[in-house]
Amino acid sequence: MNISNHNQALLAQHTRRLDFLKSEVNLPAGILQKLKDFQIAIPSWALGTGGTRFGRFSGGGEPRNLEEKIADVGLLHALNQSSGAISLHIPWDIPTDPAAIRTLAAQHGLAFDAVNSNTFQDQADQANSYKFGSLQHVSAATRKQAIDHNMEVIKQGVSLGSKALTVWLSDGSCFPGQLNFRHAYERTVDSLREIYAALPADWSLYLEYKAYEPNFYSTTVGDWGASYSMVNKLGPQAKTLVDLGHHLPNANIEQIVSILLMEGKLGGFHFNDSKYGDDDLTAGSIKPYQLFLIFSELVDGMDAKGMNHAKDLGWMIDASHNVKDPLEDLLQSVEAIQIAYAQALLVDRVALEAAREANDVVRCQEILQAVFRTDVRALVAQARLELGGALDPIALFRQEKMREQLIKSRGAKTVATGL
Ligand SMILES: [Mn+2]
Repeated sequence: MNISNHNQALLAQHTRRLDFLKSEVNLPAGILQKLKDFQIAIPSWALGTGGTRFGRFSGGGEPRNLEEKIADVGLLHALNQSSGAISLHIPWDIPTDPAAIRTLAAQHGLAFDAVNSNTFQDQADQANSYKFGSLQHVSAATRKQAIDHNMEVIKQGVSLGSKALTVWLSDGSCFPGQLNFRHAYERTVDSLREIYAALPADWSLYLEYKAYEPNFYSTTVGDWGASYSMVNKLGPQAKTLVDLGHHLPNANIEQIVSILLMEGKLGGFHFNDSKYGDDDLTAGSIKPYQLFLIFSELVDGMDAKGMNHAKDLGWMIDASHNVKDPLEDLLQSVEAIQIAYAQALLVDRVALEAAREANDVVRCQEILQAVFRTDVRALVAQARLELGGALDPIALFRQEKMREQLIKSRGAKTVATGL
């Protein structure tokens, strides 16, 4: 991959765009460094073509094992220098030789972000079924099996240098009357307490909520209120994880984020976008303004607490779709996230607060939308350039025929593990 030739060819155009941006906007000191520091973890399950329950259309050249998944994330990171971490799903990606996997990841400049447990599917070798839930299950033996699995995932994560466990539960019910809501809640909290007790001191537990699906009547950790009340019971290492696609339609996610941050209970993020439900579409592809508003609250809330933007929250993509090249899709997602973050850094917080205090609603909207309508792509590209990445990652991916090369080396009929 010849990044410097690619960048050289685009440099004059890039410089012109960046100079124009600088002439239009007063860039705050340190903004480029913040963009350079901001890394977004790539989920191991997003490297293959996704599917729906109606079918899956594999694109070819998909990674066949964990080593190839790491190579794919390494490729993304080489292109954009902003995908410096990978988030694994156990048991889809159990490392057989953790030391070798760690070395391989380090060679690509990658760290291991949160590890994800899976008690929403039955595995071939397990004794008890999760058909009626896992941590909430009426049977103590099934709950114990799910607890043990989470403890095993923590062990796997420790061996890789991960620092967080993400728990997402599909537990709930499909029909009225099926479940005692209180018992399900209490059993879930009791199970989570046992998992929490197994956390290393420097680890976090992220409890991810989701409104519905696969259960359609009730979900035991169905919204931020359920997650927040549970993580409060567990202790300081437990926090809520917000997945953008896990809300009911039109939920005000930016407000949820703001309150969770204020309470010190926002732990991590799963980026994606959606039109109807948990569509797992490319971040920023449907509602870029919402993504910007969320980042505006994130920056404001983190600054209010003196938090490090890059390190103090877990930033992950949770997306995969069936009609795009997964690597191109992830490059688009990372770029959209960086753009929203860069725009949020440009908001004039002093002016916005003054307008709010004066009840100047029009001015408030003007301040936010002026930033949202500013094209900051050259600024994000400059951060990539300074880190040694490509000015136009997708163009370079295509110029170098990277997918064709992957198909040649891995085959056209490969299917990655995952959803
Ligand atoms: Mn998620």
